[in-house]
Amino acid sequence: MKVFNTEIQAAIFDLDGVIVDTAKYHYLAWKRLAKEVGIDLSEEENEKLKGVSRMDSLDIILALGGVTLDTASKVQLADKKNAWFLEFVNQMTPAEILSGAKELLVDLRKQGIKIALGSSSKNAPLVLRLLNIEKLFDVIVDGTMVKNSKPDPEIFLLGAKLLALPPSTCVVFEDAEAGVEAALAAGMKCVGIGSPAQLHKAHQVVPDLINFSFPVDSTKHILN
Ligand code: B16
Ligand code: MG
Repeated sequence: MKVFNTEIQAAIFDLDGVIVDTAKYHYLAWKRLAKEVGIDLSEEENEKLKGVSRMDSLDIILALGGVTLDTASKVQLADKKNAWFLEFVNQMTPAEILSGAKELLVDLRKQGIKIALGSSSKNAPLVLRLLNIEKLFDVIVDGTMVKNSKPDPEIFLLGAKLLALPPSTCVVFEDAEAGVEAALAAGMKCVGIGSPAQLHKAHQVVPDLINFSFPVDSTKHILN
């Protein structure tokens, strides 16, 4: 199928902020944790954490407050944040799948497009299970499988490798700036989900996945 004048054979989906709004749970847990070490984490600062691994996120927060800690203390804090995050996650049901996401996954599969998950989250398999959509994915790449988190392209390149497809035939769906950068660094096409001001580097930006369908109208995107 031709999209962006490129033969697209696979779609790689970010999880948090694209398929489900776990981003709000990450924020609540990080804000609580930051407060414990005397840092007030704003929503704007939280944008920098999206798509970034747990330990890298903690480093960003500590740097905001000029706090330096040893590795053992940092691991303890990260574990604490994750326990709070999991309190929210464990309450999740399929009703929390973002509008349009499941419909798009089903539609792409019908068209013979391979589907991968490319998430920095170590909790991604649990979230997919709770949403009851893990069977819609041919390949799942999560934060336990890579050394470098977004904006490094490793997550998406591993997804393409496991699908046995060239990166240039993959399109990535991302809500985070770091994720858009990772997709581009992987040599993939990218659809940004969210605000054009923030995700302007993506080939196309849409506010959400409601009524988003492939193939896209070639007059509606900016890439040749
Ligand atoms: P965890 P994504 C990312 O998931 C989140 O956007 C980011 O906020 C989080 O810190 C990261 O996963 C790690 O998550 O602590 O669950 O391993 O957007 O790449 O799906
Ligand atoms: Mg995300």
